[in-house]
Parts: sequence; C-alpha cells; structure tokens
Amino acid sequence: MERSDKDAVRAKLARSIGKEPTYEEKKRRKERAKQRRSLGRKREAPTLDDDEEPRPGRPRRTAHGNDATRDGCVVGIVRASVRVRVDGVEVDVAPPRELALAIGDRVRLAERSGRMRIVELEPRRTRLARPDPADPRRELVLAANVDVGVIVASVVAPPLVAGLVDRLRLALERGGVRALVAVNKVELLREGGAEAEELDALVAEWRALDLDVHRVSASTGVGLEGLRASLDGRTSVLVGHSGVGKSSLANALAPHAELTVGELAVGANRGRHTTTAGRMLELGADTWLIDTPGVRQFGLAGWTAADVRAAFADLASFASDCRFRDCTHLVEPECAVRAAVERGALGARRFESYARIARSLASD
Ligand SMILES: Nc1nc2c(ncn2[C@@H]2O[C@H](COP(=O)(O)OP(=O)(O)OP(=O)(O)O)[C@@H](O)[C@H]2O)c(=O)[nH]1
Ligand SMILES: [Mg+2]
Ligand SMILES: [Zn+2]
Repeated sequence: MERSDKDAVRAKLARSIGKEPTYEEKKRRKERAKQRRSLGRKREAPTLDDDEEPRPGRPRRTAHGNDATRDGCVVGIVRASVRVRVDGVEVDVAPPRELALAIGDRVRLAERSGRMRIVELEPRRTRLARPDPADPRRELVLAANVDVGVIVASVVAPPLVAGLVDRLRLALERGGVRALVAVNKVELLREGGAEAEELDALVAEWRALDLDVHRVSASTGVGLEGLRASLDGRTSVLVGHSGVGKSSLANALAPHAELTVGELAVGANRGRHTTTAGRMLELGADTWLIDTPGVRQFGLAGWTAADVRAAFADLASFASDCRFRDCTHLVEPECAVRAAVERGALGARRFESYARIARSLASD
C-alpha cells in the first residue's frame, strides 16, 4: 500500500469514528432520522405489556413509507442478535433497542440502511411471563403466542417439585396457555417403590384437576408418541426446573434438533443451567416447540391473594361456606376449606400447594 493510500485510509477511519462525517455519511444520517420519524408516527408504540387482543381479520397496518415489509417469528434470542424466521428462512437481526422480545413473538421487518430490522411487534396472543428478578414490577416474557405449555418435571435427579408445577400452571393459564405435565425420566423409577407410589398419587391429583399428564422418558422413548400427539398442529413451550430434561425431550421430539443437554456443560460456574437461551424448533407441519432455560423458582409477582384463590378452583368451591367472605383459608376460624381437608373431601397436598403460594405472595 502506498503511503498516500494509508493516509487516505486513516483519514477515512478518523471520519468514520465520528470526528468529521463525510457528505455521504451526513446524508445517510439525515435519511435515517427521517425514517425514524416516520416510523415513530406510524407505529402504535408496541410495548412489553401490550394487552391488546388480536382482532381476527384486523387489517394490516400500512407498510412504513414505501419499504417492503416482511412478517416473521422470533425463533431465538441471544444477547447480540435476534433470530427471526421469515418465509421459511432464519435470519439474524440486531435486537431492537426499544422492544423487549420473546421467543414466539410475531414481528415485522423492514430494510433500514441496507439491513433487515425489526420495526414492529404484533400484540401477543398468549404468553408465559414471570417477574423480572432485577425489578419485580416488570415482567419477563419467556414465550409468546404458544398454545400449550408443557411443564416438565423429572421423577428423580432432580426430584419432582410439585409446588413449581403448581406455579407454572398458574402462570401459563393466566397467560392464556393450556398447561400439561410431562413427567420425564420415568425409566429410573423402581416399580412399587415409594417414589413410584408418590408419583401415582400426584398424577391422580393432577388428572382430577383436568391437567393432562404424560409419563415419558427422553432416554428410552417411552410415552413420547402420546406427548407428541398432544402437541400436533400447535405451538408449545417446554418449561421446568433445570436438569429435568427439557432439551433432551426437544431433541427426542424434533427430528433435526441438536440442542445441548446436561453433561456437556456441567461444572460451568453458573451451576447446572445448560440451556441459556430459548429456541424454537419445528416438529412437523404447523407444529413448533420452544425449549427454554430452566427455572429455579417461579415468582408470581403481580398476583393478588384473590387471584391465587380464584386459580385454585377446587378450593373455591368450598370457600362459599367459610365464615368470612374474604377468608384466606390460612388462619381464619370456621374455614370451610380447611374443614374439607380435615374430612378428606379436599386433598391435603392440594391445600398445601395453595397455602404455600398464598403465604409466599408477599415475598415474591
Ligand atoms: N435417565 C434419564 N436421564 C435423562 C432423561 N432425559 C434427560 N436426561 C438427562 O438429564 C440431564 C439434563 O438434561 P437436559 O435435557 O439438559 O435438561 P434441561 O431441562 O434442558 O436443563 P436446563 O437446560 O439446564 O434447563 C442430562 O444428563 C440428560 O442426559 C431421561 O429420560 N432419563
Ligand atoms: Mg436445556
Ligand atoms: Zn376459608
């Protein structure tokens, strides 16, 4: 390279880091500002908590300016980019600054300065959300626009945490998502053992509450056909504690998925969380599955005591006989719910799971 060339490159670099914008750069910036203004006018400020119900047949908002826009679905999110499926192809785009996206979000893309950018977020039809640990008044959406939430638990390693299943179910149903349970690693159960009996009792309890339960094993394939059938033609999300086998199930269900499972990342300093970002996979025609990172706890911030009472419909059916109309069933005298537990009309475990959640509300 000639010396003068190098000088020219240096001068260009100096300009490009903002010291002295070139004429072209000034023109480009002006153009971008104009696009941002027109975008701001036309967009109906999508937000994280957009509660607007999608209206069937609602006419599409007009495209921005003369740009061609494309509809896509968010299938993956990592810190530096968002993966969007557009017309059957996955593209990586920059995360928009003003929108917090979730896997499953429907977005609109447009070309901006030669790159595809997300310019609009469609209202979410359903959602699985939890409070942001950093700011419990804010919600983090784990998955959007899903039909089914598969609560994955494992019989042993890690042991089944019934309370987490309850909480996930409440959060799913509140977000408009039908919950079902997949109990994984069933091949590890010793037949007739205490754990097997314990599981039978829990499963009976869940089924009595109209919760579909599948006993499965990602390792042996047991029960996968039944689970697969209940996901057919729908979009589903796998949720549950870390290590229960969500990614293993996704791999077993999706023909070409190669998600990382447990062993490979054990020992990493963040503990056992193998999956660190959600991912949407194609299981078949119109059938999609989202794998999510494991949750340790699942807070229900934003829920009132009345919300929780209403969510436990089986308890509520006894509550009309409580002495106090706003009885919490925890401490009040002449409580018909606790009386029902005492005479065996209401499962003690079911009551305990209610009581645990009701007591913990303040600490979420
Ligand atoms: N015995 C047995 N082990 C399983 C089964 N399914 C998964 N595992 C093992 O359980 C461990 C955790 O599996 P993952 O699929 O990574 O669990 P995960 O729920 O995705 O965990 P996170 O990504 O951390 O949330 C791995 O060692 C798997 O091999 C099963 O059906 N039987
Ligand atoms: Mg995983
Ligand atoms: Zn009561």
